[in-house]
Amino acid sequence: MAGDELRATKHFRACNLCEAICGLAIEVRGREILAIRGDRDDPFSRGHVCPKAVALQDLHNDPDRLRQPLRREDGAWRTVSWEEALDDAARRIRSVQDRHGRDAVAVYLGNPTVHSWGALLFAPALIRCLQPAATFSATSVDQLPHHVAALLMFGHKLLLPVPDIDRTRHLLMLGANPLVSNGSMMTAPGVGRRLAELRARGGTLVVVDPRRTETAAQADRHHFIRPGTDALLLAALLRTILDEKLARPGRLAAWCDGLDELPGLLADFEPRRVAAATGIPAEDIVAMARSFAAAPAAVCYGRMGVSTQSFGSLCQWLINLLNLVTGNLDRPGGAMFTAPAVDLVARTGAGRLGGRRSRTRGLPAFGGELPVAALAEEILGEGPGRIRALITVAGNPVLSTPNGPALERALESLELLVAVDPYLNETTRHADLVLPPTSALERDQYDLVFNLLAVRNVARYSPALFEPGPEQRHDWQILEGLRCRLDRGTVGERWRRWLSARLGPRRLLDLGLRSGPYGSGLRPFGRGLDLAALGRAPHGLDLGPLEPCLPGRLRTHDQRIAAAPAPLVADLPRLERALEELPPEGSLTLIGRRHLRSNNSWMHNSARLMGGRERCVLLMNPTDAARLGLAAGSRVAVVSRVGRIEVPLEPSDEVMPGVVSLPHGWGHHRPGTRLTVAEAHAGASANDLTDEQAVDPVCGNAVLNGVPVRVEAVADARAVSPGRTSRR
Ligand SMILES: Nc1nc2c(c(=O)[nH]1)N[C@H]1C(S)=C(S)[C@@H](COP(=O)(O)OP(=O)(O)OC[C@H]3O[C@@H](n4cnc5c(=O)[nH]c(N)nc54)[C@H](O)[C@@H]3O)O[C@H]1N2
Ligand SMILES: Nc1nc2c(c(=O)[nH]1)N[C@H]1C(S)=C(S)[C@@H](COP(=O)(O)OP(=O)(O)OC[C@H]3O[C@@H](n4cnc5c(=O)[nH]c(N)nc54)[C@H](O)[C@@H]3O)O[C@H]1N2
Ligand code: SF4
Ligand SMILES: [Mo]
Repeated sequence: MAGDELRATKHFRACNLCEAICGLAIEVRGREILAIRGDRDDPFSRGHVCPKAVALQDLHNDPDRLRQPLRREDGAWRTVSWEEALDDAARRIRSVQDRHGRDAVAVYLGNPTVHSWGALLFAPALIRCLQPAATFSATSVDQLPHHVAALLMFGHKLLLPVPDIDRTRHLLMLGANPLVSNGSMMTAPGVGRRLAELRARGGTLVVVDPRRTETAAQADRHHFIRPGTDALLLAALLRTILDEKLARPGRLAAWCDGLDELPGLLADFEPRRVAAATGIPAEDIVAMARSFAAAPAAVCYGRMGVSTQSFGSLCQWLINLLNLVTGNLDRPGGAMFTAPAVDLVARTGAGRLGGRRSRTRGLPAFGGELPVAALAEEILGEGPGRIRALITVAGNPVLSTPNGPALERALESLELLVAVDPYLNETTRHADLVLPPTSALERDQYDLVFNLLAVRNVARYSPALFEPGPEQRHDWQILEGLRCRLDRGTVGERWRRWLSARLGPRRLLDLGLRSGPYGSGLRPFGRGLDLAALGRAPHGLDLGPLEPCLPGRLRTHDQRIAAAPAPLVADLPRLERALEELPPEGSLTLIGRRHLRSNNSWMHNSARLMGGRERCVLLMNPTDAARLGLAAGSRVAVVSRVGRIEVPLEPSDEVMPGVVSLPHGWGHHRPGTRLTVAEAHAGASANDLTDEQAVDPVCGNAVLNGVPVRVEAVADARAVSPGRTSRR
């Protein structure tokens, strides 16, 4: 044993930190991590990693990471056993339900849920058994418009077209910065290399972004665009293509309804009219449309910048249309659908827009989930259906959702907050019970979602690197621990949920693989993919390039593509009005920014990642800084309708005039957190400024980009401690 302990071994697994799912080769001796590198033998990521991968060990070893449940007792935290914590959480949840009704308990699922397959598999059962009025998730501060467009056009929220980046000849990218984010709604590890390959094969990259991003700097063309006006640009591109008879929908035309309505619907959006609002000259728009249509294979792709804005749903619809009318949907080099080994399209509900609405503002639900922009008011608003207890799973909505300070006040007013989370952070500091899961290295992983979004069909199963201690629980065990204590379903329902818990994630995965498109079926020794076969491929399996699959894969009731879905068409008059709404002279608009060594709000506790220059700084065009008399490095106040923060100013011609850029996920100065490193790099939260009232009315997705702000000098800089939110 002792000899084994001392021998260094190599462990292969997929990184769970972002959507790129890079293969890692981790060298370990006993419980000590010696090195984390890219796995060169991973056929998909080919050795690519980013600096965050190395920080996996910091997360694992972090003394601030919670290993056992905490309960708040008389204002102080006490460590309690799992039995006690789960019993107590369940008892108090039941008590709220008994006194106020079932709909007094809500659930919020944060982003890492999607990166923890146990949580992803077992959260739905907990939610079903609670029958809460409302569930919320990070989806509505993120990719909700993609799901809306997918549902309305293709019939399933997960029929998400992925840019075939490896075969395209022309990539038109709006509001995405994959060189930093490593790709989103497009799992493509090593995007930098893939973009270099695109250009090496004679292809073109065009980036549309109010900031000349790291990705824009690699592009053939970069266009600044006034935040929030992309739908106008996209409509003008489509109109130009239709006017100039460049539309070639090809074989899919026979499967589409509504294509002939498009010229009428888009009549108002001539490039000449759109130019003023977008800030892009008409001749550039026309040229953009022509080169897109002329490319042998082209794809338009838009992400956070065009999703989390007022016209997010229109943007994602118009992007799909641009690909469709130019014949680039469902063809190599265009926007394609995956055939993942576990097919979530076959195994999950299609989704539904509307049905239920939020009780205060009447925002629509999507798939039973309400927009998180409404969470605070659903807690604070008096009346039936008021939320009195909240369970958060892998979420930090105080820093990640609009108007964080209002949400903090709401969380304080709850009768009960239970947080399934490894940290005492800005959200969980308000909890009554914190239930911390194992670290990523202590559990196995299969990427149910990111294989669905990958630019090749791939599959990889990662076993746990370390055995968790007896006092630790996986996310799924915590969720199941709550579920079995709370389930009041019928005998049949409870039996089904009990059975899936007995099977556990691994056997559920095996069943999913067997019944998937590459599966061995249910015969024990059938040929084809099952968990055992996947286990024999420690570097992951490449299942081939994406293949055309329409109309077969459509899930619309008539198996046709809806090119002009009514809920989206109904939003066009609002877009027309935006043609006339030019911003007042001298006004400023706030947009977001990501950093390679950061991951939303929760990786700022790794000292390794926190080195270098201060990141939570406001970028402003030098002409605006000069006009406002603001000096480089000075502290400025950024003020919006809902709040005010103070941050250092960095004049930069990276951002266009009239635009300021600030990263989100900062603001670690709040008392009562246990984040030693992050507190020393507190910064201020962009979501103290974002406005919970500003949403895309089609689906309630939050407007995080394009927030009207004012920027002022801070009168007495000495009175301000770094990153402090002065309104608290
Ligand atoms: N202004 C602005 N706001 C934004 C964005 C923006 O661009 N601008 N981006 C938005 C986007 S895209 C997203 S996805 C959201 C994210 O919103 P959230 O998901 O609410 O927030 P995160 O910062 O990702 O916080 C993740 C939480 O999960 C915990 N955690 C990490 N790993 C695990 C795990 O394995 N299990 C469990 N149980 N917990 C874990 C962390 O400790 C942390 O508390 O933020 C959104 N907010
Ligand atoms: N290093 C790192 N990687 C990450 C994350 C992280 O926090 N750090 N977060 C992960 C998550 S949860 C997600 S969802 C993805 C997001 O992945 P991306 O969407 O690729 O990342 P962002 O940096 O949010 O890119 C949004 C871009 O939109 C631009 N923008 C803002 N407003 C507008 C507008 O109105 N129009 C246009 N055209 N552009 C606009 C911004 O300047 C920015 O460059 O990244 C993931 N990967
Ligand atoms: S790019 Fe994403 S998946 Fe790859 S190593 Fe970095 S954080 Fe992990
Ligand atoms: Mo996200």
